[in-house]
Amino acid sequence: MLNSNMIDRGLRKVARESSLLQSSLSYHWRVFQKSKKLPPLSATNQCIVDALRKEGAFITSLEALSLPLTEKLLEGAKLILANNPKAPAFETQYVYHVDSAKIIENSEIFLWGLQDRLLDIAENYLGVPVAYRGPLFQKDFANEQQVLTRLWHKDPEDHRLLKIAVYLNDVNAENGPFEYIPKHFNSKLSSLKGKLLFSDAEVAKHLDPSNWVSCTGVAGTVVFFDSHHVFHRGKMPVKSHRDAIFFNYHSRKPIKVFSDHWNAPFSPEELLVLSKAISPRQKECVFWWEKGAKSFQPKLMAR
Ligand SMILES: O=C(O)CCC(=O)C(=O)O
Repeated sequence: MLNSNMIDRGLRKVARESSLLQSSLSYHWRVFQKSKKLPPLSATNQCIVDALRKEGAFITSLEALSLPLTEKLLEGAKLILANNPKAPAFETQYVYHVDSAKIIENSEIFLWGLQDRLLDIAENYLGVPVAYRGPLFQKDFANEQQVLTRLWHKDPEDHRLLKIAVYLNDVNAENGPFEYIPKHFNSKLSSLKGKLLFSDAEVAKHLDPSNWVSCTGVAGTVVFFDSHHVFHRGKMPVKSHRDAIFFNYHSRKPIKVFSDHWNAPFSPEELLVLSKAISPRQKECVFWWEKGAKSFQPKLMAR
């Protein structure tokens, strides 16, 4: 016998699925409209976009990318790293995020992710106009917290997501490499749904760990990845910490945004300060919700 709870649950599921379908149709329509207007890519950048489409990730380095603002990024990062806490502030703190005031003092860190070549890659990969959510500069502590982003997950915010991870210290198997499962294994993992986070044991039941890719590398290693399409996690550091910056991009009409991410990590006022001298194209990426989407209010979701 159906009771009212079951009916409620069923109705909520239908509403969720129909809203996702609408959003997916709208996304594909926007991709189609944009397809003839994508910026051209060099062969190197095309390789990155192709790898994102095929495997969901691409590993390179700051040196290989040789972007104009890299030296300034590293100078700013060095100043910040020198003042980062040595240890967690409380027992369960697994990650420390550098606050927006420090990024504003070292604005090249924000501006690095807005360089035209990166926006070209993001626009070609996402297939639609880009929203730039800025950098998350973080220190991951080795304090045995197997939680949240250290568990396997796919980010639900948009139909495609682009993240660029830049390591600021050498990262080996013991200090928290970013790990992902190449996209072609997704069919083996299709039963991992109904919740956001999965343990090693749950994933290993469906796919042997030898197929998981561990992105170890020296400081300056860069990983482009689509956090919506590939299962990924930051492996728990066991010996020492990891310093890294994650630059984040999605479309200007995401499916939903975590309520603590909307307007974060920067407030609109902070974005104005950070964006004083940027081009019209970059402004549109930073103030993405204003342009052409006046009525757009993202769906907010709790964690
Ligand atoms: O810390 C990591 O390496 C993983 C981060 C992550 O899960 C994400 O940015 O979506």
